[in-house]
Amino acid sequence: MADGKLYLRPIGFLYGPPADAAVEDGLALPLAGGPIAFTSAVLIEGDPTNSRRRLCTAQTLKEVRDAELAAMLARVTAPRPPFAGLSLARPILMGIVNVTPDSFSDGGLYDETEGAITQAAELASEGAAIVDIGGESTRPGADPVEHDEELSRVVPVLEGLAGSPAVISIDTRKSTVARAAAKAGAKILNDVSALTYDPACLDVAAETGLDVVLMHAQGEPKTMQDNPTYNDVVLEVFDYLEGRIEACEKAGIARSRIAADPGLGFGKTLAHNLALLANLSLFHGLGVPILVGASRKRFIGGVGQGRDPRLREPGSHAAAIASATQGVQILRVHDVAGSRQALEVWRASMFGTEN
Ligand code: 9MG
Repeated sequence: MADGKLYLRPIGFLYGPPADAAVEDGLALPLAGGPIAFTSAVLIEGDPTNSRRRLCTAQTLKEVRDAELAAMLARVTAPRPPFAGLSLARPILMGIVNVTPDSFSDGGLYDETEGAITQAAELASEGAAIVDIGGESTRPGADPVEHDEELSRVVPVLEGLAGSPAVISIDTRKSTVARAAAKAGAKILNDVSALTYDPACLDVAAETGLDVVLMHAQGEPKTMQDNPTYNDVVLEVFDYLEGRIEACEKAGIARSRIAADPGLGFGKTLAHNLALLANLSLFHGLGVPILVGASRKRFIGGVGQGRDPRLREPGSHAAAIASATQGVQILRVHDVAGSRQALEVWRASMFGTEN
């Protein structure tokens, strides 16, 4: 192996019986221990400023005697344990409930406590394994919200969801809100700042046992879309998430309690978002479940001409399928029923079975 850090982007995916047979015959490897297999990979060597790529088959990868590559391969192929008690054997849905007057897609629709509880219950009944409750809009240009205001928006909703069949996630950057949410029954802390905005979130997650979603963002919501710049967005986002996973482990949060998210739309141009979507399989090298939130985001309108966020559902479903195709385990969506149908038809078509 030459100098430089290694990254591995699995490609050449197989599904269903051909995947099982190819793994059995040593011609393919399992992607994150799931039912998708990959027959080759792009081996990337270097760093975000200078990298080289070459194509390897699964067979040659297994034969290379290099400790760093072996460790990367182990992370890419290892089965993922359940996240917040949820099996990741097939993609699961995180339904979105914004208890905010100003979120980009549904802001203002569910800002009453009762409305938000009803919406969350509906998403759960439509098949959301997780419902993500947020009281601060993080759309581009949004102003931060004081923590008292955020608490007063989300805590009554969380309390009203006691006994929900879905796992409840709190979408917050604040430790006070995360702690109150854990007390009110939340099991996941979804932090778009990857526990950096308020570092006390690290201790709260360690102490309360909240599982965490670490999302990459460049900059603050208010200004993040002004001029996002990267040398290599895919490798930089990977390195950042790797560092945040390490920080969590140091703080006492086990790797099995962490999911990672490349943060589509958070300090990214259309080209950055598309590069991330096309390279999602590389993030399996983090050795944790991947979460992707493309739903109704501006870049979907950029590709598909949907100016009104609510008219971006077909594009959102396409992005969810593109993610699932690369083994992404958790999809954050507004339209749970529609996404579920799209994913079930995709899965049945690719695996050749209804189950
Ligand atoms: C809160 N929020 C808005 N967009 C998101 C995304 O893409 N991922 C995660 N984890 N949270 C998000």
